[in-house]
Amino acid sequence: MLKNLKRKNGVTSEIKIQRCSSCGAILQTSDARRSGYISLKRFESGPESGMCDRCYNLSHYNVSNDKNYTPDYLKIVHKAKKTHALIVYVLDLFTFEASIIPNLGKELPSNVLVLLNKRDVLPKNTSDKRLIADTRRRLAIENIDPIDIVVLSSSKNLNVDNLFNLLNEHRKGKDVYFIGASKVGKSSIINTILKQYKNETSRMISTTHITGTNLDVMEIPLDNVSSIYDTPGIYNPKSCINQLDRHAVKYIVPQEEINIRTYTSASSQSFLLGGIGCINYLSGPKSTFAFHFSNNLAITRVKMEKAEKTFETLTSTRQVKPVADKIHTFKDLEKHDIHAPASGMITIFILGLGKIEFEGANQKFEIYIPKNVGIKIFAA
Ligand SMILES: Nc1nc2c(ncn2[C@@H]2O[C@H](COP(=O)(O)OP(=O)(O)O)[C@@H](O)[C@H]2O)c(=O)[nH]1
Ligand SMILES: [Mg+2]
Repeated sequence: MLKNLKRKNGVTSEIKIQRCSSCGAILQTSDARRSGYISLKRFESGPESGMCDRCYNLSHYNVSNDKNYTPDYLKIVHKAKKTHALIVYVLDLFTFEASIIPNLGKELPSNVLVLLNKRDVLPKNTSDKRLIADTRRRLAIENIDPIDIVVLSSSKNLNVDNLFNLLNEHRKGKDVYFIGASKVGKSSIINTILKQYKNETSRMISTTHITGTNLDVMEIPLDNVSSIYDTPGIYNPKSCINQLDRHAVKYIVPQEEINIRTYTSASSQSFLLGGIGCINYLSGPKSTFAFHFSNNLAITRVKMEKAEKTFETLTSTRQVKPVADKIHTFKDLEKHDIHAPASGMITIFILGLGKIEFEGANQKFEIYIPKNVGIKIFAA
């Protein structure tokens, strides 16, 4: 949006383009049927006005209904399917579970290439082969059988040199659609590809409106009949990054390689997650927990009986990072009761925030996290 021009001493001092903090569309107040629309009232009313109305409504009113939150987006996917396009499904290696879009498998064509982005934030000694194998297994549950899976990092230029050729090889003369949750790095990857790209067509790179939706896609012509499309991103209301204010999100999204923090703990201990969550280890044997979170998220270990009080002190004095505007006590959080299986390697994903790994031994937990954020538990 072209923000109000502030005049200082007769000179225009600021012209700022603002994008929706969730889907990335340019914010505008003039046409409710176009992407990026935000009502003037919301735009002028405080921190959450950083989202367009569509994303804002999804985050506040539609959280319980997975199936319903992507109808416009599905129109794009259906168009891709009808034209036998190559789908490039981008996943985020850090927020892996949050970046998997529920119920998408049955909508996709068979030609799906998966890009696992943000390799740079995972520990260096993680095996790429293992990441690919785990992804293949996980996507099989979603009925997705990719033609290829590539591990890369667009910000660190890792494994991106051959990407343009790879797309050309797999697309067989057809269009290419980049799809995926918002903030997984679709646009960043496309920008990297653009460095290897020469526009040899008579067409320009442009923004195209998808009829019958309020979504715009960026179109990069590959030849006179086919293009790469960058889509705005499917919004996952259950991801922590979409439920917290921006100054908190800054601390939970890692910008560098994460250090896995391990704690060996008996029961009746608690782990405070910054000022935004808490894990109470209620019962079970002495266990070793590996926390995969951003290095900027403070983990404070306390006796369970002191957890709530300590949490309140830390948030009110802002002694931990991050704190969030509306979270002061456990009452501002949502409680999940988790019972781990008796054996196997267990992973608890807190969507968008990180994961905890440990050996299963019938442990019981109470996990307090921001409202509407999803939790998933897997055993291997
Ligand atoms: N650490 C890391 N961050 C990345 C990488 N690629 C993109 N990002 C960041 O992820 C955020 C979202 O990227 P963007 O391309 O806008 O995602 P999109 O919504 O899927 O188009 C931005 O802050 C990027 O800087 C990567 O390879 N590693
Ligand atoms: Mg984008």
